[in-house]
Amino acid sequence: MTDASPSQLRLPTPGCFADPDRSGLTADGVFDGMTEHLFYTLGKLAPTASHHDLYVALSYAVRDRLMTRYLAGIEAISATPTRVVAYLSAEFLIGPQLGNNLLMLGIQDEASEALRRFGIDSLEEILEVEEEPGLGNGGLGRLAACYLESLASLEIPATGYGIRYEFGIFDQLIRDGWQVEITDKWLKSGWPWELPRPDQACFVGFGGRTESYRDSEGDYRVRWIPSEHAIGVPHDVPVLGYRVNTCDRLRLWQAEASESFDFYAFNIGDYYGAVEEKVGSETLSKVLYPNDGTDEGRRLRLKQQHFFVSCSLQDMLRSLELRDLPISDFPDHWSVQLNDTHPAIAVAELMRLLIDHKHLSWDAAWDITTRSLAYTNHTLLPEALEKWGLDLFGSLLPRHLELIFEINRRFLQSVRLKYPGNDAMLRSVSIIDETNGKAVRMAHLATVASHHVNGVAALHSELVRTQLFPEFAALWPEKFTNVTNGVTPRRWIALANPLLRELLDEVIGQDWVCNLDELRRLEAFQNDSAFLERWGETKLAVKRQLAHYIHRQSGLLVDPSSLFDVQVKRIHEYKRQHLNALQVIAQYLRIKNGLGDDLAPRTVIFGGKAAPGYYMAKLIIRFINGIAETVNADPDMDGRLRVVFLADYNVTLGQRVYPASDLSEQISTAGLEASGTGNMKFAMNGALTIGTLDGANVEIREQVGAENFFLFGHTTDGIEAVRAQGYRPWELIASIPELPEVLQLVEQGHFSNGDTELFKPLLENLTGRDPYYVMADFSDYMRAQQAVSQTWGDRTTWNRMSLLNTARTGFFSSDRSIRDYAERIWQAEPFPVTISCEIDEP
Ligand code: F58
Repeated sequence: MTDASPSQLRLPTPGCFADPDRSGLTADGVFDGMTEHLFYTLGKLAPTASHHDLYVALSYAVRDRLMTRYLAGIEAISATPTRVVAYLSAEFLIGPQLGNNLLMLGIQDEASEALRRFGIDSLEEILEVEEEPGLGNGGLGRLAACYLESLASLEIPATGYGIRYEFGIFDQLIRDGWQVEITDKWLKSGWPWELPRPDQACFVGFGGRTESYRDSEGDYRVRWIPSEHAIGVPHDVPVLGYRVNTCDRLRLWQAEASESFDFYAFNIGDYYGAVEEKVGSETLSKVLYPNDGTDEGRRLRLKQQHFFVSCSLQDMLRSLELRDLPISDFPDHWSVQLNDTHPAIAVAELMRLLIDHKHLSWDAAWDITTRSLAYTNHTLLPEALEKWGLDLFGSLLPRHLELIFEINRRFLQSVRLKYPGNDAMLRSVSIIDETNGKAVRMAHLATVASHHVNGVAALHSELVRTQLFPEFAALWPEKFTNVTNGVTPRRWIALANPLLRELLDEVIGQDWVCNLDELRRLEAFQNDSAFLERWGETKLAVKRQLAHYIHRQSGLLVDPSSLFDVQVKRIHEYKRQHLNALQVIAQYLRIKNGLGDDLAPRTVIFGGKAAPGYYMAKLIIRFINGIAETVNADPDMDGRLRVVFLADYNVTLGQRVYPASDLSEQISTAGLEASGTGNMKFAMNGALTIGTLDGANVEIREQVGAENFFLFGHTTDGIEAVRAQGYRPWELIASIPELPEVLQLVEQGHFSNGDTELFKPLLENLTGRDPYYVMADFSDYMRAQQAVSQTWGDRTTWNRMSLLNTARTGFFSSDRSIRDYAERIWQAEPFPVTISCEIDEP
């Protein structure tokens, strides 16, 4: 609290956005801010404050300090319009906010000092209280969060548009070895990082019908008369860049019932109908991606997509109107990136808003749309390419369907001119799929309307061009490009791995945080044995912390000096956690048979969630836990092998795991992992990779050097050749060393307390169709794991390889990815923000 009397309070000066007392970055400033928020915002006296209260008070004090920058940016952009990136994504997996914002502001020590005055010894104690918003499934959502952070750190104006799910990704419990899903009530104690903006709410329609009419000038027009409405209320989350004034915005839409429509239904006596609509529209932002197996689930998901896209586009158009800018300037002010096809309805919605609401001609609207939109593809898996049956689509979005038909008609007309008489060509590029009941292909819609289409790693982008969209690539070769994914070194090194950060700061200075290529300077130490030892000790210290966490969570003791061999990511057959699990059994058998003397003592750590309706993925979790139970209970394994399944893997847990890993398992079937981003987080933190030539592994290996990477497995072409020859795994198995014994042990119920039925579906899958070529890659994987063990035995070599991994991962900073998008796709430029009032520096 300031000791100035009211008359002496320093008021904001013109052009200054804040009371300087609320912006100061000193420990005193933070302490005063906390005291004030405890008293006035939370209504608590310091002695009665819980850890959660202190977390909230500190968060508000930090948020106050973001506001000066946030509002200065908004004012600067309205004074000098510039191009803003709109990143449309159904998911933003932003992780815990407090620690990150302290890091961005550079006030971790000041916050620690302020907390000490409240009797709290370590900042960590308060950071642990924070519940992370699980507004995403995995890599795609986390990428969006890294990209927003890099946009802000590079001072590029941006808004992330998404959905404020009331329930995010489920919390995972493990019960009797099985995954159990628990509703994620992340908002139950409030969330201090958002600012609701009910004054900027938007209306969104669904269902109903369209009708044509002549306007006052006699022009033909169409109007959509929806049968249902929802209101989207924006909730803004400030996203501060690292040590800059740019504070970008994540705008999450929450669905609320449309009062006016309720009122109408109520008046005509349909009280229950009115209530039902209210409940229905609130359900819209209730939960992250319900299981889309059922029709109701799929319908809800399409509603969610249209809901957040429509709100976001209306918001962008409104920003032009507010500044009296012509609509034709839209592409100069907004560069809209579609994060996969989930927001691809934007193509039809922008056309609708421009034609039906702004009364633009088709050509003018199409010009604006195609100059504004770009699309990123994140998957080649056919089951993940979105398609909507025409019945569902037309019943929910009748006007959009008409517009899509017209877009398609015009598009196919142009294709016909280029390929006369080629009906096969028309069928394969059409936005409407007619092969299996008619459906809208969202990837085709996005591709036709975007000025750029990119994949997320070099190999993936090549496969997008050659396998997924060869016809489109022939039509528009210049449209297709690659932007290799990246991750933010602020969260994934500086915040997650403070011990490594200190070491780096000491030996190469602090510039690496903003310029990750600076890590190259570590190479100078590659032959310095004393430094390599220090490198290894730093890793060991971090591993001790993870070992402590594992002990706290599960009671299991793991040896921090063993090789920490880690696979954390969503559980999916294509990611092949079961390949890793079989390899663990092979090691177990070797040790049991007295053949394990050359094996490195290992702690094999798994973590990840399976989709609730994905039976085989859930069985793989059960399988890993079965192996863990048997291995960890066997005295022969003491000091040699431990298996851990970390429950509820999320961003918070990732921050503990990546820094503490020695070996990163990136073992997907070649051609199926678009990029991977965990692979980058591991390598940055000095883990060596064992991996296939898939996704960004290819580029990681190129960067760190083939000699510092454990490569195995068939290539994409190799897998294709195996498939083409007629893959019969059951005929292969007998000839693969160790594999028959491994499978037999599972079959006999060795990892299921004698239950020979439990893992049968998994075994049948592997020995039958083996759709992900686990058997085909097993022996080469074993060979590579042998090389891992051998290298681990020579610790100096291992430490050097680890050091070189960190040194050579500068390319995988999301700053590099964002610069690439900004220069080649968005044409967006940095727009530094200056703050005109003085702020007490730490
Ligand atoms: C991931 N996709 C890719 N999708 O699998 C991964 O290789 C890539 O690194 C990452 O995107 C970022 O580019 C992904 O995470 C999803 O989570 C979908 C969300 C919608 C439901 C289906 C899964």
